[in-house]
Amino acid sequence: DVKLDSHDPEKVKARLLSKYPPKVARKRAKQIVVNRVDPDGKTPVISSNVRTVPGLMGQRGCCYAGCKGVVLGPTRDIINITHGPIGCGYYSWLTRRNQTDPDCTADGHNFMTYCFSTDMQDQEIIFGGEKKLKQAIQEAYDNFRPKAIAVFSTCPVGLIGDDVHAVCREMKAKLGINVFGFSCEGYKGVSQSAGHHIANNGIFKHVVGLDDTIGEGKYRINLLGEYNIGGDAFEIERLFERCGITMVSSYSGNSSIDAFANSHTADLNLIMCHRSINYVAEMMETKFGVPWVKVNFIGGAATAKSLRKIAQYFDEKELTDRVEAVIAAEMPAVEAACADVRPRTEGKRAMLFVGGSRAHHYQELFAELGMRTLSAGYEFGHRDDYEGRRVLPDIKVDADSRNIEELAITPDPERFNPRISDEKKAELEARGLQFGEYDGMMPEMPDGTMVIDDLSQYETDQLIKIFKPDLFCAGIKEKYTVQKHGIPLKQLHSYDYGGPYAGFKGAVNFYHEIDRMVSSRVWQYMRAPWQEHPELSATYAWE
Ligand code: CFM
Ligand code: HCA
Repeated sequence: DVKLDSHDPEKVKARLLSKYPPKVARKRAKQIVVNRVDPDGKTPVISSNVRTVPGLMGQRGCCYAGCKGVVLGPTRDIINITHGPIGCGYYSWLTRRNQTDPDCTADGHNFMTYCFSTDMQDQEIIFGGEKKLKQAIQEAYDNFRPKAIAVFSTCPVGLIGDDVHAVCREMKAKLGINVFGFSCEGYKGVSQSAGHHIANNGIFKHVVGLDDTIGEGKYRINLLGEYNIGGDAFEIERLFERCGITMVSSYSGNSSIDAFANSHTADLNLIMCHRSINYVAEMMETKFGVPWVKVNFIGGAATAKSLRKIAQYFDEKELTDRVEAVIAAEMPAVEAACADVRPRTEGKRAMLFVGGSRAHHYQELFAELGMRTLSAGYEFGHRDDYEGRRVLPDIKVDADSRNIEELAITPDPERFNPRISDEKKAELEARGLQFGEYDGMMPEMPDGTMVIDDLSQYETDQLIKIFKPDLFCAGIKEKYTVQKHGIPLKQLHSYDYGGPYAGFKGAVNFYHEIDRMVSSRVWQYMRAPWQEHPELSATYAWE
């Protein structure tokens, strides 16, 4: 057994690996990395976006979850039909807490409160489910008259060979509305990430570019990779409105099919969650000439920085002044809230293991509270999410791209319109604005921090035992086992019952929530059975 020194991350790593069979340990060793940032921003290589070792309890979800649940689920007015047994539809039905505002468009369509599924039975598994799918599309159309219907494939669909795309084409011709399908069977790829890619391809192929109308607004942007969890996007939109920035489309919190169709007319794409939506940004740039910049609205300082980035891009005094005025008006409340809680949060230690971007974004908020991130990692991020896109020249080489067809996108001769000249771009770059780049999690983390990809339940238990962090951030599957160790867990997926946490008001909410969680004394009162009755300790031993 490796002797444990909780301050030596290499020893902690050796400890985490020590119980694994040699082959598993070799694989995990490449996914558990002690961070070190070189002066040029390079970090160690981390293996990621690889198949989870069977038998390890991981945090990941499936391809269908990434496509239907994550990227397209938050769109209000597309009827999303899950083609499969009922569980897949049921468990992706609003559990993510993505909010909508049905009043924000004239038709008031909001289908999110419904769960649409073909409810596949043995009959369809044996004889095929296409007939039932057609009936479901017809029934959805007859009842709701939506503008669009999308069909999402679950595992059995691929196994029995239903052709959802042929069914969608047929129903599109019959009904005269947009009907399109996704081959996002749960088993595809290695995680949700494959589903993001499939969703991006599908929405780009079937919807983006269908409406060329140039709408109103002087500064027209899309907000990509923001899903309005706990109302985050509402808070960001409030700030855009105050600044005079027009959001053409969100991808995809509270979004609508018409906004997607028109989104290629925007002047700039802002990417919040790079992992889930970078493909749409790339394709929009190639085909229509819309550039993208990375933003982060998690944290007061990050929000101010992101608003300034937008102003920098448009480079007009009117917008710059307005953005500065909004920051000046809103930051004092953020700073005051932070100063209020900081005496209680300062020096506390957190661990963050979430999806493919929040484990990075939320480190800013914790830093504002004076809290240290001891260890962090993504469930399904790729190397570019960890190491940064700038230092990885060939980011396309990963498991997703081998499994999922890249669309052959070329500039649209009629509509390609570079939104910014090369000279202007170079000038802005010289002033620090990065186009098409993303720094990633690791270059922003201190040397010696443990970065762990696709964390397992066993490793979670060990980390808690070794470090006893003050707070653990993860999802619902981790929540109760972590709390049973006496460590509070904040869900950074659904925000438990809270939010918004984005923008200035969100930062204030988050400060108060974290103060409440790390200051609570309830964990001290918790007595495990073996503490009350020492004779039970063998029964409850966890190694
Ligand atoms: Fe992007 Fe997301 Fe995330 Fe994600 Fe997700 Fe999510 Fe997440 Mo849960 S799109 S990668 S697939 S920020 S659903 S809103 S919270 S794992 S860190
Ligand atoms: C998903 C959705 C999820 C799950 C969250 C959790 C979300 O991955 O399918 O495990 O608590 O944010 O709702 O990431």
